[in-house]
Amino acid sequence: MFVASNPVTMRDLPYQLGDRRLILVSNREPYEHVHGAHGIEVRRPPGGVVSALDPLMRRGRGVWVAWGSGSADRDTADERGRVAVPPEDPRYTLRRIWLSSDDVDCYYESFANSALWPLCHMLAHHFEPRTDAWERYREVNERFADAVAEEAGEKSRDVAWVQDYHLALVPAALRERRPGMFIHQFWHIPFPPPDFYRLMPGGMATALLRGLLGNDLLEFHTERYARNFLACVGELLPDLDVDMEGMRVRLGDRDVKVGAFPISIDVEHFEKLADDASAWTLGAKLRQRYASNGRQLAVSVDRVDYTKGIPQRLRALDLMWKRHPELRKCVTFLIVATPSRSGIPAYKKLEDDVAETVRGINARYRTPDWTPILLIAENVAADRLAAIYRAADLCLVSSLQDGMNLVAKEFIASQHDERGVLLLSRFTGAAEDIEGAMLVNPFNIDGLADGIRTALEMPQDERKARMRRMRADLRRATIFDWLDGVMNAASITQAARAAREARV
Ligand code: ADQ
Repeated sequence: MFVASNPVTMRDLPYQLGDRRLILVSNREPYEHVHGAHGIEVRRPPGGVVSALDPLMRRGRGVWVAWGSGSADRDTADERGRVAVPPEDPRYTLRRIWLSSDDVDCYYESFANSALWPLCHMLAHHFEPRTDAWERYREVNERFADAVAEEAGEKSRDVAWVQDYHLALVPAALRERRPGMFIHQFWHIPFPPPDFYRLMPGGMATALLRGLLGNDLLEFHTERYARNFLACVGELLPDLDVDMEGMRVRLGDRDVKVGAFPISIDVEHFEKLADDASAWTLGAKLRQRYASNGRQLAVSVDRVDYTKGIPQRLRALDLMWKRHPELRKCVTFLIVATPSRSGIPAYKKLEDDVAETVRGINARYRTPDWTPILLIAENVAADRLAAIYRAADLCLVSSLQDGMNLVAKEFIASQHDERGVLLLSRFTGAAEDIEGAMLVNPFNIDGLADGIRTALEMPQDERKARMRRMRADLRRATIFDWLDGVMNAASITQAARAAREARV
């Protein structure tokens, strides 16, 4: 979509930004200070995107604006909420935003996670848009915009890069305060088509779109999500000029460019973790225990979230073992399911339901020497996850909708022995990005049960061929390529904007 005549690499970034600083804006912070048993401790969020953005920030003199969520965050920041990070070797500024428990309840748990999250994942029965939560969401977004504007200073030409759906109103609010800034945003979850987006009450729906149109560039994982966004703008804001072919919205004197940038993982890091001596030891133990004498080990790894299709997965397994008693001792399913957002009743209920269903299935089919499902309901360190992925014969991702799904990519990176099959929901961004997985529809329980059986029966040479291809492709599309792609597009869009402004 973006053709770069002069690709920017991570190394070039400070040069490309010139005298502009990067101000990153996200809900989660990269370093959290907490009161621990031995005084104040620093915590890093486990894995994922925040830790990939930290090296980017370390390269510049920028500022990261985020919610100060740690119990000792106020004790370690100055009166404006600023603290130099990384704590052991300060390279950039973390500017913390203070949220009350009521703010967290309304802005984060209620509007972001109980209205926007289910809406974007097209799961209507979880969708609860509360007016008071919306008002607080708006207010908190304004606070984020104020902090960015303050960090940037008057007449700033800094670049702001906003992350995700918690902060949809920040771009427009920031543009009002600092029109000279270049603002872009990465949207980590799907964006629904207009028929679904219209479930959002009118005023909120248009305000959210207008908030996002404060960006100069808006990034999604896939072209489908980008086009859904443009279609929503076309329908709900008919006065605006949407250019579907050019993937942009024309707003009088400026353009908002929209594009697809499939996110990835630090592939080399995962490959190394999975090849480490401790991973070997754990992997060998797992295989000896669960995958010897013709048995197979299947895994799934997710946060416990209704978008991930965990109940559908369990129903499919139940059906498969019911219909095919011969498969009963052939596969052990290891389900790693970390509780998440437990403050929201729907999530707590899902945790309980998952545990209950696993107990029921195990009670139905277990034998003295075989337990069908092992449930690990906790956070597992990345090196252990890599060992589990490597040891597995099958990884099942059954999301009902998923922006990308990094677990699929972590599994591929860890599969040094090329024995595993990736069974992947067709409703993930990853399904559009990865060739070589077996695609399934998690709403179709019959089909999913058949898919698991077919995957278990897949011959070794086909497994190897598929995995080899996926691994080669993944090495060419790491999180650093994603970052390069985004930065490149930002720099091209920024140059186009500068040229247009120079003509005016
Ligand atoms: P998530 O919905 O969190 O991310 P995903 O992309 O799969 O989904 O990332 C989950 C991460 O958490 C992975 O790195 C995984 O290893 C880790 N994880 C999951 N369970 C774990 C456990 N039990 N212990 C330890 N780690 C665990 C959102 C979107 C996705 C999008 C990402 C990135 O919903 O669609 O891919 O952001 O943009």
